[in-house]
Amino acid sequence: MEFIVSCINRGSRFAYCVNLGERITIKKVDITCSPGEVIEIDDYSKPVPEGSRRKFSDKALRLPAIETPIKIGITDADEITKRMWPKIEAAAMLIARKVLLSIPVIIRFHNDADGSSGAVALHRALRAMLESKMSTERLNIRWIMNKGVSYGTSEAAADKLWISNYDCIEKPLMIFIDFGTSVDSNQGVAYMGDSTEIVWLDHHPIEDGFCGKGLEHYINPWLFGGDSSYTAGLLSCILSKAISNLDTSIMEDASLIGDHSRYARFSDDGVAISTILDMITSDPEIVKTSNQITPAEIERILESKKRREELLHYARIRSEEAMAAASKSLRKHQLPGAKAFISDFKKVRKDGTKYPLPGRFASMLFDRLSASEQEPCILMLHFGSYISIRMDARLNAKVGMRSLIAEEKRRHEEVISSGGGHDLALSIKLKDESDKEMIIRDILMLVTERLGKGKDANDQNT
Ligand SMILES: [Mn+2]
Repeated sequence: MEFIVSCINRGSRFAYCVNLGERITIKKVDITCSPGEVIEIDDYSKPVPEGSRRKFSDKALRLPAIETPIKIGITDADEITKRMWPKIEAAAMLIARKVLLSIPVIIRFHNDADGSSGAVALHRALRAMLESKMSTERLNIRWIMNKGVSYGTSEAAADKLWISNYDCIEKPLMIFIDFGTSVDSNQGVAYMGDSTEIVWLDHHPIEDGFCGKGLEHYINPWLFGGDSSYTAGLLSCILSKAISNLDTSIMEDASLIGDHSRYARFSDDGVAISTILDMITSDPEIVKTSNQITPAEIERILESKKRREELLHYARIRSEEAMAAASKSLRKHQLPGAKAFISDFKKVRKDGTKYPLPGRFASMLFDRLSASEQEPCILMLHFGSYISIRMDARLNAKVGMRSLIAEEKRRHEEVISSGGGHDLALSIKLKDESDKEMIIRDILMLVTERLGKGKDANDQNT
């Protein structure tokens, strides 16, 4: 059988050889050859005969094109999918091609329900594609749960190092799911240079000056008349369906619920999977002994009904504990037509587990407060040098929290190292924790101003 040598691992000297017949076959063989060479491998024990060079046809690497955009039955979201479709299809083709050629692929996904549901869907789709199209040994796919919200130089350096182990017929591929859309990623992207191709699936608002926006396979609903409610997990599910037509509805639900999307469909399974994904990505040590988790491991955990119930039970107990601790230490401020709450996450955190993480907990606490207050709420939860902000959609027309944070960054450039996020869920990172109280007061003052009354926030500590 004829194989094309697609990739060589320089360290082990293993060659990844792909047969592009009706059923694609990848062989990982310990032979001396070069990328691009077309060789005959019948008996690996014998030395490889001189490469019989032939024209390399890549027809087999193409997915059958899907004419109609995939729909999930939510009219607004389906409309956005339709507009993004050519990009989604092109990215799906590129991913399939790289995987089928056994070219190294790094997939970084955000460590939350949204990012991990997208990763699980993509993992399933790739597995299904491989099962139907090929028999394989080991693939060069590396899944990394990304704990930060940007792609910095240290992440890029680690990726470049891994990629440098390989010598390939075409560029390796990076896939980002649900993070990175900020100027803080510019350095990481610049560091990678043109050593890889990039597929970027995100739904965070696009900051001015973010260099990823112009990439060929950068896909973000904000560029197609959508917004953050069209989650990155949903986008990844749709792209995954374009690779292998699977039912990804539970992962779509989990992603939408996890990110508080207005498209969320609150099925029991969706809520349960969203909670579990959030917990095991916040603190993988709840289910294993390391602080990283892969989609394959997540799938194994979700397979068992008993395991799911145990995890759900623990998540509920732990959230209630955290909620009780938080309500004891809340500070409350009356603003014009709104209530602001300040929460110190130090009082909530418990030794031995990282769950819930401060950002995710801010959303839980905000939902709880909103349900119990008459007036719309704003929450600022602080932890170390971070401040997480959550706010009611009804206030945001007046407040414009993203522009407010941008203004705050300009006012206190020397204090704020980064800040931004979605319209209603944002965060600020300070250079020094000691400026936190001042920044919180300042934001409260700006919010008060924008709410139209122009008077100071009236403290009523409770
Ligand atoms: Mn997200």
